[in-house]
Amino acid sequence: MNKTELSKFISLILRHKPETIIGISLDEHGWANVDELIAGIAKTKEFNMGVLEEIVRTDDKQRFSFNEDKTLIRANQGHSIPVDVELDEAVPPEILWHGTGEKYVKSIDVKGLIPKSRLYVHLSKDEETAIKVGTRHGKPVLYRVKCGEMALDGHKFYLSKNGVWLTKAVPVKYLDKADVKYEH
Ligand code: HQG
Repeated sequence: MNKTELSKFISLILRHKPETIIGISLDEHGWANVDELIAGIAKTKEFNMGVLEEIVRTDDKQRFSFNEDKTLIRANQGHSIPVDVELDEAVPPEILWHGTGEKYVKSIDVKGLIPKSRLYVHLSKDEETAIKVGTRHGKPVLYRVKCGEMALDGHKFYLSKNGVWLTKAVPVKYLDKADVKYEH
């Protein structure tokens, strides 16, 4: 496995399936024991603390954090399992962006954005990033999210350690479709 594949594998463990994949559990704040994680992964892959440290340091989206003495590790965001990663509540910019796939548009235009399998809806700070996220789901569709207005109406926003904006849901009235300007 190369570093990107390993990073995806660690994401799967630390955000979604710690028990089923390597038989470890996370605490209520999403922390896994580093020795247990390494031992679990090393059963089937070439893996050790050096590799883990390099992945945490170089991951393109800075998906993971160690605690101070590097005995614990967690994903900064993106979980489906109900952990509290102590997200910072923050005042959002007036506008954030959400990229999705064309196949979801019909439903989104009725229900708004919902977290589906994750704990939060993920929002991007620029159009280009949102289009990249949307492309993961097929032909990308871009929504402009009126976050300033949402905040005024009492919706809470959180900023993860790696700069992803999160909120519980976005009702339809705060969504506008926008043109996809950057094709990937
Ligand atoms: C869509 C990646 C139908 C939603 C990315 C999305 C991101 C609805 C999909 C992070 C809906 C869920 C998260 C509704 C929302 N009806 N579909 N009412 N409301 N959806 O993967 O935002 O590389 O769970 O638009 O970069 O695509 O993993 O969320 O298309 O930051 O670190 O349901 O994952 O980061 O898909 O991506 P996902 P996402 P990582």
